[in-house]
Amino acid sequence: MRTQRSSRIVIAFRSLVACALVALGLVAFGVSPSAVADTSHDWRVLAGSQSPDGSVTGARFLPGEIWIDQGDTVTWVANSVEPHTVTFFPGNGEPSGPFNPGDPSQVTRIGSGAADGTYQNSGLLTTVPAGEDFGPFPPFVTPYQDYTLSFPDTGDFVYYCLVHGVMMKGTVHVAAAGTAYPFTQAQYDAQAAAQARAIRLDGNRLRAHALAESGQHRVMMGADDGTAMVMRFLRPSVTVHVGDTVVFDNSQSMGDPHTVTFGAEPMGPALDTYVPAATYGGGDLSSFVPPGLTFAVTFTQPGTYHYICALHDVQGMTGRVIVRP
Ligand SMILES: [Cu+2]
Repeated sequence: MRTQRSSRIVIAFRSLVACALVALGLVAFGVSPSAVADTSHDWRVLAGSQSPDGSVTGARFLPGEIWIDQGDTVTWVANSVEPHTVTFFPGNGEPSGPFNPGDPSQVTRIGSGAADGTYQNSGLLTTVPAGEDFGPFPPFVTPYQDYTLSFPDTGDFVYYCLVHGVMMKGTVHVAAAGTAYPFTQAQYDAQAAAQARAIRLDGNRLRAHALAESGQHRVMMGADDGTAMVMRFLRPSVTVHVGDTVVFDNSQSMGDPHTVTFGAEPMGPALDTYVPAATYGGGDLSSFVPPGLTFAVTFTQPGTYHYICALHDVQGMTGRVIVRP
């Protein structure tokens, strides 16, 4: 298993070297991609994307469709802190319910390693290395940085990210062995880069819109259109007076829940509890706010109160409320 895996990585590395050589114009010296091509090809798809500062994350497979041949493998490479799964259901089925980070069948690696019609799940793919905090997941969850699956049969194979649901979908089209490929890996990489850029621009637009809706008494909890996700409180710092209410507003999100968490980070069911309104003068307080809802907090004591989104603090989604007497 481990040996096969390393040989796939070697093949992937050879393809990368081939692309680099082509890019450098060394083809003229007689090194062509076919000179290093193997009998089976390993293809690369990116799982997600993010802007350099982590403020905008993209919930898309890049590219979303790929055309390969029977016997080839595809390696999905984590491309954001925000975790994603690559999940194939029997009969090209789709996820039946919301993501459950406590369900081992959703968050651990499961399957034969081949798209053979049975359930195949990558586990959580993230750029955060193992051992570091990448979100509120149970201790049995190990993050992965890539996932390779082989395709022994022809046909169209649809997969989803369990974290982001039916909105985040990809397809692997598998033709008979020996069929000419419609695109090269370099072309897929260019498509992926263009899509990632478009998502980042969408995110910037969403952020500007949310910022315009915000004020000292209204903090927008990010914004997303189901694909581009702004992982910031807008505004990240507000100043109010004792007795004032700040409304944390997740109405600009189509897909992403967020939390407002003062004090200790809750785990398990406490993390998922929506509280519509509360008073606060220090200590622990958390509300899980689904898309479309708000959380109103009335401040009773002066002070500077820091809070986080417990789901996305790793991406930098944190804020503070300064309460004056
Ligand atoms: Cu969040």
